[in-house]
Amino acid sequence: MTIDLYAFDTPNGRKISVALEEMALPYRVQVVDITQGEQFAPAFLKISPNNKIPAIVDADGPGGAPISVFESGAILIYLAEKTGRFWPAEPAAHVATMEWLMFQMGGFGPMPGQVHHFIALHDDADRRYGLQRFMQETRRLYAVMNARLSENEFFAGRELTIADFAIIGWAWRHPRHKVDLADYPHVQRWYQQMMARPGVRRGFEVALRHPS
Ligand SMILES: N[C@@H](CCC(=O)N[C@@H](CS)C(=O)NCC(=O)O)C(=O)O
Repeated sequence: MTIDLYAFDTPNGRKISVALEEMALPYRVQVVDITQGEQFAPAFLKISPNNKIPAIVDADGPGGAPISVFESGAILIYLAEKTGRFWPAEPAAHVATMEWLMFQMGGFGPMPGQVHHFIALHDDADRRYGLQRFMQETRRLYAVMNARLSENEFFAGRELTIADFAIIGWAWRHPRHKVDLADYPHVQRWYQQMMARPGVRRGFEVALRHPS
């Protein structure tokens, strides 16, 4: 049965289109244009009470009943448990998957997200402090990822997991938060490897905006 993906063309939206493509799950996109306030529509708030994308509705949820899920990390775990894929059973890799998924949700998302916010401001003084603070933190996080990937093919070790899908959504936006991946060669190697996967490519190509 088809899963409805409520999303827009943003890092958090792309994490889920990438995961759905890699898991080969049938899905249908329901565009929620957050630049037009569609995230505040009462029908959307019923499935995503924090008025943010992404969210999913799975008609074939637990016990065959429909279920809605919001928060991208929860969606990734839900889909991984549903399919048994990209969610290692081996305990050490399982823990590593959770660690790097939480690292993304708590840091490598909120921090570059603030860079995206401050970089768009027109007032110089407002921009300056915000950019200094959040660019520094974003670059620190890239250095943490670089160290991890210097010793591991993927974030959880040898296996591709939902942690990689979570992180690729934000790494995709590195030009917007002004990071040159050449400064983080192991992240660059991983990024190129991820982007060469047909499933990941399809996840980034699927239309997540209304047709113009
Ligand atoms: N922690 C949430 C963050 C979701 C989020 O920030 N979504 C943004 C787009 S990437 C959004 O919907 N913003 C609309 C708004 O804040 O009104 C998740 O990972 O799902």
